[in-house]
Amino acid sequence: MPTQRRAFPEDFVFGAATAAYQIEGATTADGRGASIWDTFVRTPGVVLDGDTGDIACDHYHRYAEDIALMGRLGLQSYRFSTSWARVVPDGSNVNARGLDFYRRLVDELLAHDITPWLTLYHWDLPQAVQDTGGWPHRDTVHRFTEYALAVHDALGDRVPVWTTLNEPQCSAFVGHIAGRHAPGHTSATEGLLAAHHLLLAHGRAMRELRARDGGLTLGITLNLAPVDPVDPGDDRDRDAARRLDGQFNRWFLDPLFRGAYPADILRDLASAVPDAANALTAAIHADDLRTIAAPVDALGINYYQGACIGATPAATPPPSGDAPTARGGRSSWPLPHDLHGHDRGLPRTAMNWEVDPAALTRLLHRVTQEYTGATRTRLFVTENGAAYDDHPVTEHGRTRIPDTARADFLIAHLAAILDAVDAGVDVGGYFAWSLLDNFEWAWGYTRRFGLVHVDYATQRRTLKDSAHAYRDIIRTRSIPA
Ligand code: GBH
Repeated sequence: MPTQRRAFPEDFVFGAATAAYQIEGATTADGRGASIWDTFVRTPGVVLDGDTGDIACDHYHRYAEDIALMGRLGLQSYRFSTSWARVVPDGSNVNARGLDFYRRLVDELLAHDITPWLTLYHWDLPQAVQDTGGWPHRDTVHRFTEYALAVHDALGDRVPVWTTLNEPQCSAFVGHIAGRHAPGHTSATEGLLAAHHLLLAHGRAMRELRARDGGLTLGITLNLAPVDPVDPGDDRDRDAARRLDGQFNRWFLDPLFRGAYPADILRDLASAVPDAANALTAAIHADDLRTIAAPVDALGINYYQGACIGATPAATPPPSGDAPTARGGRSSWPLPHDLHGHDRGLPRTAMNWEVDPAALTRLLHRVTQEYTGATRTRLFVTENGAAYDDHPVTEHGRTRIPDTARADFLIAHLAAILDAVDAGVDVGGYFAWSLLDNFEWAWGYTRRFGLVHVDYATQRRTLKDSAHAYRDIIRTRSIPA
């Protein structure tokens, strides 16, 4: 008897995702300029083992081989990011050779019938733009819009889906408050200004791209997570959950979909960090929030895990998910209050992140109900995946990577998405993070998220068992029930 399977809607898109700095390498090729990540990785102690993205997966030279792998997987769409520092190395002049790489990439994707899904910014600001103030500086908004239009000049006729930013929360808060990402700063003021200018850059670029071509699908990707109080009956735990939800999710969703920053967090900021709050108020110009709230066609959601938060530390604190690098212990949030993670006894990945697919279903419902349901915005899960320690085995002279846990993770999250879809939530697609093992930021090459294994010594690619499982899911457009 055939096993029961659950089918996906006909127009549901299956893809995989990567980001420029994490896979491309070739950081000085064809006139590419330095980005803040090239600078950051050279600061002693910030990346595990002192790893850099100098070579990474050498995708810049191996993109054709990698697209052939995507073809074997049957991917319908490929989400990648363009490197601003390749396109505009000095922050102002366009580098045609940098754009040529993305022309070759997109042509090869189209030749394989794979729809390119382009992200303009996945954290790699040109160092030249950082040197004139970076995201805390308003002029960067203008620079970003010019860069977006330069990429559109080259690829506008062949790329149907454009997202502006990947996870502005990380660029702004992990980069400028926790200091664990580039540029490695630790200032609540800078974090809030960076977040505002990132959102404004999104809104401006959206407006310009929309004016050029009304047929494009435009959007942004946020990292979001349901936040639950450890004891829902405890006022202080509920308040801790409110503060984390407000700084993590609502700080970005509210301006984008309601045209206002969340009032409760603004109030908390004004009393806890008045200087930062005043700097933010001064940075918000009259029309900014209207620009930020321009309607988007696609909201990308990157989902990895939920959060269980208390006002006081757990008796047995859960393992930290932060990289054990020099600045490891600092909070990523503008509000200085303590937030404490609690364990729910769920299984954990090699990042120490909880495996919690049910929270993804709740998240999709909430975003629809509170934000996107009223507009025509479709939701896409633009990243979801897991790091596990892979152990290649040799069988009959061939290498195999038996990563059952990763395949199970994928299927469980696809099932969680189907639960939401069956209940009427409009989810248009799923992008596995990641196509390839790659440079995992502060964790260097010590954490592997790929469907495809990369042997960094030889750059050999091997499909993991999870890649085979995903190929079968795409081919049958269904998962085991
Ligand atoms: C995504 O971020 C990114 O878009 C992607 O590039 C990344 O590879 C993927 O997840 C897997 O991590 O610096 O150790 O203190 C997900 C959200 C937020 C998780 C920042 C890691 C910093 C941890 N990320 N967080 S650390």
